[in-house]
Amino acid sequence: MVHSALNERKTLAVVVPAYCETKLLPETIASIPDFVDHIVVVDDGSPDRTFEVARRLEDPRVEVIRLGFNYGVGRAISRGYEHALQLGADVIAVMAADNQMDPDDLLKVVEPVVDEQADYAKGNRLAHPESEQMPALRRFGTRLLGRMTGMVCGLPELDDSQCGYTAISAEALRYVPLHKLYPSYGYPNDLILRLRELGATIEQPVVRPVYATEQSGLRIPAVIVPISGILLRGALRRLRNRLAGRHKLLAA
Ligand SMILES: Nc1nc2c(ncn2[C@@H]2O[C@H](COP(=O)(O)OP(=O)(O)O)[C@@H](O)[C@H]2O)c(=O)[nH]1
Ligand SMILES: [Mg+2]
Repeated sequence: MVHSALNERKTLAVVVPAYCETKLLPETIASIPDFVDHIVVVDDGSPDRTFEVARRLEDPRVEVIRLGFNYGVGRAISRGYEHALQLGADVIAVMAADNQMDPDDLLKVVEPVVDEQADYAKGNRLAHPESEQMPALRRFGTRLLGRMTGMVCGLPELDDSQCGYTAISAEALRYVPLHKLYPSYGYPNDLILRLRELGATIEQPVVRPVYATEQSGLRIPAVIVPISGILLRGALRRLRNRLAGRHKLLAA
């Protein structure tokens, strides 16, 4: 349970997408701070023992969802979001299962949403003094995608669009067409565009980039094409909405 600046008590859930994470999932879950009420682990079709490892976790906050097929990290997060809404969460964060998100940063990530300063907060690793921990190609690609995504959604200050360390308010999430979100690695870009179409406000708290023993399934060159498609479709939707004079549902 976290308290907002207004001293309201808010229920906080953390969604943890996990694909082949038998090694790092237990320590990731053990590191999640006590102020988190619910942890929703989503395994989708990991061919290894990730589901068994998740099910055996002794933390009473954990619930495990297993999808029978590997749809991708975006679909897994959408499914976790739906479950967190059903659990009555007011704020829903996302943390990867490979211990790449510093739990000491969690409060910083959720705070803008808990305090109702923003509808969505996503970490910014590029502005951290240790940003050079990120491999150079990853850093370059991430910066480029951030610029492109920011241009399309009218947020030129957008940085590190690929950071998966995020928090969203249940109120904003209910308006997001989760079933339409990109199912794989381009989902953060798609979510940012769709949130901006709704008029959502976005904050970018600085978080520490963590690179240790984990292995990434993401290949920047392989995601450039699908993400370009997401951005193009987003630009067309924005144009259509503007021509049709559509009202932004979350705009103040
Ligand atoms: N459920 C699910 N989780 C996934 C999938 N792909 C990646 N993940 C998880 O998403 C998180 C980030 O993935 P990763 O490949 O490490 O991406 P990176 O850290 O951005 O390079 C990790 O916790 C993965 O286990 C997937 O297809 N399904
Ligand atoms: Mg990773």
